Amino acid sequence: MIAGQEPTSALLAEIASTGTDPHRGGYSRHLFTDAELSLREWFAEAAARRGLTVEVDGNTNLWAWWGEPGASAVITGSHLDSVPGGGAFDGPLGVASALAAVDLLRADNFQPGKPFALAVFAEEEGGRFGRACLGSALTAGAVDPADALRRTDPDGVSVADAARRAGFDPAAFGPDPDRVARIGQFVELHVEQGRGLADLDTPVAVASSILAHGRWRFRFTGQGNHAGTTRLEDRRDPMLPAAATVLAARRTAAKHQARATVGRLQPVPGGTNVIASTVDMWLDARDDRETVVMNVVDDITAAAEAACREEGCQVVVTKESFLAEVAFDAALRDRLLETLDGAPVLPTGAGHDAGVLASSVPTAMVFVRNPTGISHAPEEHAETADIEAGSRALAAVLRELAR
Ligand code: HGY
Ligand code: MN
Ligand code: MN
Ligand code: MN
Repeated sequence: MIAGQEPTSALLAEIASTGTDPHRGGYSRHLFTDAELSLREWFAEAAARRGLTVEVDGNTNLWAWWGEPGASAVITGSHLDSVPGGGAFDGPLGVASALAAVDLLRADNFQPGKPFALAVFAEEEGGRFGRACLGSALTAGAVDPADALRRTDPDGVSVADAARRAGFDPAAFGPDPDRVARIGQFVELHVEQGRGLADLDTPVAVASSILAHGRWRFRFTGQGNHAGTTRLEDRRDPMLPAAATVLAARRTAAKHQARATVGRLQPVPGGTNVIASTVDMWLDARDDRETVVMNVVDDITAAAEAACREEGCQVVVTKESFLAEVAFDAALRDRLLETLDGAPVLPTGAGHDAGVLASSVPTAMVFVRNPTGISHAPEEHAETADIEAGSRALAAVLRELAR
């Protein structure tokens, strides 16, 4: 055994001991919370045990270099944050497999012939501040740092204040073009969020593309009032157009054969004996064509406005984030396919940091079988044999790219 060498499943078990969520099940690890900060420390220690040099960029993403930083670097990694009540593998599998791949390569006396680093990106899920891939998007210059720093969590804490409390400097947030320019190729291993590999009875796949996807906030405004003393004819209850819009989202998605989800509805003040004054509703819409996503959102917005007219309410729709459909770099994809002889090619409906970086650098993804096909929930799963097969596949790909 070499210093730091552990099977991927042991690394995952270490990660799994942090951020369990007793209320929702699964894991809740959100930007700059105790759980996420302790996972940052865990990663830095695991990387240091492997002789990697860890640095934190201005957007709090972690980079662990095997040798000197430099241009045309081969980078692999993923994220350690989660959705609320998320599974054990979405993000951590990519980070643990990257560490395990370094172990496998070092055990084989491999030395990278190019600059080589592991990366852990911040707030990929947007679970606290609502903007997915926040860390990679900031570094890639895909999101305005001032807008990002102003975003607040459900308790009204801003990214800037949360960063400061965690010991980071908000003034350092922003595009890092030199760092992005140094990336020669980025490969992200990720648990499959679907049943493609399970149905193919195969452990590992290479990604072809990511659906276009975005998030919109619908803010419905009415008049807060007393649940008992307010006659129906005197009400302007925003919960009604919000509820109508949730149902309209599903109808519209079916009509366009796209995907639309309302995963969060937040009334204010939220008392059980209070007619809400406002209701915030978050819409997640996705399709392999950007135009379809926009048509879906337009239709849902029209339904929201019609429902508001009936209830004397207003609605304001804000685009929170959007990423057009991503086709991964074909040449890099083909190199992975040559290395992972016979691996199938699968699209994904999930967003990833690799999708954000794809507009700036050649990126690729490797998927590992998830027998349940479920993700963003505690039932997300990967078998030990597939986990180790994934790390071996990643090591083979990295050897090919970094030799
Ligand atoms: O939402 C997504 O698709 C990703 O898991 N952040
Ligand atoms: Mn996810
Ligand atoms: Mn993920
Ligand atoms: Mn993701």
